[in-house]
Amino acid sequence: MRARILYVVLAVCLLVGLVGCGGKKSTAPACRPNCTYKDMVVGFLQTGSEGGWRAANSASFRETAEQLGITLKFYDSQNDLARQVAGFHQFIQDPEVNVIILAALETTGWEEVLKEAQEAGKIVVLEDRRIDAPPELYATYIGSDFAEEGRKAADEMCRLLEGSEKKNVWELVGNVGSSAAKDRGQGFRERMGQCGIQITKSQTGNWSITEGKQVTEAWLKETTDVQGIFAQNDEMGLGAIEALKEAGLKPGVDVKIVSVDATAGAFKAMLAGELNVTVECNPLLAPQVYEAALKALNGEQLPKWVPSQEGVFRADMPNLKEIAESRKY
Ligand code: GZL
Repeated sequence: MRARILYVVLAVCLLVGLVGCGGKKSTAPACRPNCTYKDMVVGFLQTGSEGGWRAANSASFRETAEQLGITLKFYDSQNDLARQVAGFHQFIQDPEVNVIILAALETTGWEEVLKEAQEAGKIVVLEDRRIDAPPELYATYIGSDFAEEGRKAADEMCRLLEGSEKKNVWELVGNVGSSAAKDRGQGFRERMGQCGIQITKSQTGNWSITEGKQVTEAWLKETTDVQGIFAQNDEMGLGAIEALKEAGLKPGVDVKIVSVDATAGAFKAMLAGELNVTVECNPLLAPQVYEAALKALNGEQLPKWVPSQEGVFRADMPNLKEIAESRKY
C-alpha cells in the first residue's frame, strides 16, 4: 500500500514538474527557431500622444511594421497608467499576440503583469522607457540613457551661463513617475555643481506646452531672478518661451533655455534665437526593437539594455538650418 501511495505522489510531482507549479505551461512560439517578421503579432502599449517625440515614435512603429510585414496591434494608453496595465492584460489574453512591446508610463508596478506574460509564453520588449523590474522578466530594453541626456543638458547650461554672476535655473519636469523624468533630473544634478548652477524652482509640466507655459507664468509672477531654464522635453521648453515673451523677457537671450528631444519644434525655436540647445533623444526605435523581438522569439538571449546613440544641437551651429531640413521629426 505504502509503495502504491509513493508511486502516485511521484507521478503527480513528475506531472507538475513538466507543466510547472501553476499548472500553466510556458509555451515557446510554434515557429521557433525559424520565426520571421511575418510570424510576429505585436501588441504595442504606447504611452499616449503627448507631443512631437511621441508622434515620431508611434510613426516609427507603424511604418516599420508595415515595411516588415509585422501584424501590429496598437494600443494608446492615453497617458493613463491604469489603462496601460489593462491593455497589457488584454494582450496577454489575446491568443494571436506573441510579442508585447511596452513604452512604460511609469517605472513601477509591472512585476505581476510581466510574470503573467512570461507564463503565457509572450515575449516582452521594453522600448523608450526603462522600468524597475527583475530583468529576467523581459527580453531587453531599447531606449536612451536619460541620465546622460541630463548630464549633457547641465554641461550645455554651464557653457551658456559661463561668466554669469548668478546661475539660478528653473526645471520643468516631465511625468514625475517616468524613467525619462527621474533620470534626466538625476543626470542634470550630477553635473550642475561643476559650474555653480542652483535649481531654484522645479515642477512638473507633464511633457506639455500648455503646462510648461502655465508653470513658468506662475513662477514669473513670483520673481524674474532666473538665468536659465532646463526643460526636460522640447514641448515644455516651448511653453516656457511663450511665458517669457508674454512677460517681456527675451527667451534665449535674457534667459538661456536648454531642452531635450531635438524635435522639429525645437529646431524652429533655435532658428528663431529663442531656444539655445536641444539634447537629442532618438524616437525612431522600431527597427532595433523589432529586430530584438524577433531574436527573442527565436529563443536568443539578449543584452538587457541597448542604449540609443544621440547628439546635441545648438542654436549657434553654422549649418543648423540644413540639419533641421534633413531631419525626419
Ligand atoms: C523620451 C520620451 C519622453 C520625451 C517626451 O524617450 O520617453 O516622453 O522626452 C515624451 O517628449 O513625452
